[in-house]
Amino acid sequence: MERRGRQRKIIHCDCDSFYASVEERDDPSLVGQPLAVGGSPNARGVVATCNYAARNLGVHSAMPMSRALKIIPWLIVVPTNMEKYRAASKSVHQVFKEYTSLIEPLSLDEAFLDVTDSDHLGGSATLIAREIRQKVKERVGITISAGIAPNKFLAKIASDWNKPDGEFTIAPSEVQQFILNLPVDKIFGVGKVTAEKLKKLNIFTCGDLQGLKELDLTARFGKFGETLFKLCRGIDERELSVERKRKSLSTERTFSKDLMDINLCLEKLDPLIIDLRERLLKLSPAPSIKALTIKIKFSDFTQTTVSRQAQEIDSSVFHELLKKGVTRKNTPIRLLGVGVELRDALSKTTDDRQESLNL
Ligand code: TTP
Ligand code: MG
Repeated sequence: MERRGRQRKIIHCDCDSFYASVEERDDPSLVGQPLAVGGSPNARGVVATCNYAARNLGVHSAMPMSRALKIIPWLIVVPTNMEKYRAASKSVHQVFKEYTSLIEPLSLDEAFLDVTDSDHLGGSATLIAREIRQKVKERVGITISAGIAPNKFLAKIASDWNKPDGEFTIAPSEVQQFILNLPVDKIFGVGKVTAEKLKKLNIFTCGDLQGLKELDLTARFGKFGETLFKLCRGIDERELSVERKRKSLSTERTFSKDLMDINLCLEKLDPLIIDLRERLLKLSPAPSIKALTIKIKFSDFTQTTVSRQAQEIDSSVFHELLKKGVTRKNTPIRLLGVGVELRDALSKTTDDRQESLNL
């Protein structure tokens, strides 16, 4: 079932031989030489990744470095430098954000983007993917491959199709044809064991798998059978799992002795304001403040909050809010809290978006 009866447009982006590409970028003399990034062969290290020159000769990720060096004695080995890869990853994700806020990051070098509602480049997901790849090349100095399809399952397969430095689009009208010859082990969740089971049934491709009834599949594979039934037809309804942006931030303190008067309350408020300010500074990207809030819990456990619109932390505003709040009840105070409401986050879950559109 497609959202609002409309086809979704999903892009899966995945950097090519990511760590190795960053190393090649920083030392062009490595380009074209077989290169592995990872642990030392003496310390029983493994290959984190290697460039395509090394892959073509049989080296791959997770292989012991000592074995990689047996296969290619002239292999160049570079130790991992996570700080560098994290910085490159940040720049790559920055490019994604220019096209949509609906991003599901999968790892440092990989993400799904939902561009269904994007107006960029006339709404063409293929053109968006192409521009992303170009920008990553220009700004980050590495290549990234992209898959464009109506869902996550197909987009992920498509990004691998013309790797490295490639892209592949599976248009909705092409899904049925594309899926027929796709080997079953390309389906996520189909590992060696399931593939073996299917092989015994003479099932090698998704087209073959389509020959099994849903009941047969659930009888053999349980709940996963239902998923298989859909995936082998190119159907995948999973939404992107997008991190919800923070809407507020606060800090509070319960006092061992109830506070009896306003001056004492004001005195206790300042360390809370300092703490809130520090917490805000740690948020990245820096959030935009919409309002300041004071929370008061009285000794009888009733509570009240007082807010005012503001663009920044301002102690005098918090003091005024507190004064207003304490007059609401003539009772000692057991807890004080200070907080900020943050401006509407750009990034929402796709579910949020659906709700707002259904209104
Ligand atoms: P991948 O995207 O799986 O691999 P890759 O980017 O090196 O190559 P490609 O996408 O072109 O096939 O992983 C991204 C990075 O994660 C990779 O550069 C290094 C790291 N990694 C490991 O440290 N160990 C591993 O076993 C794998 C698979 C990756
Ligand atoms: Mg990659």
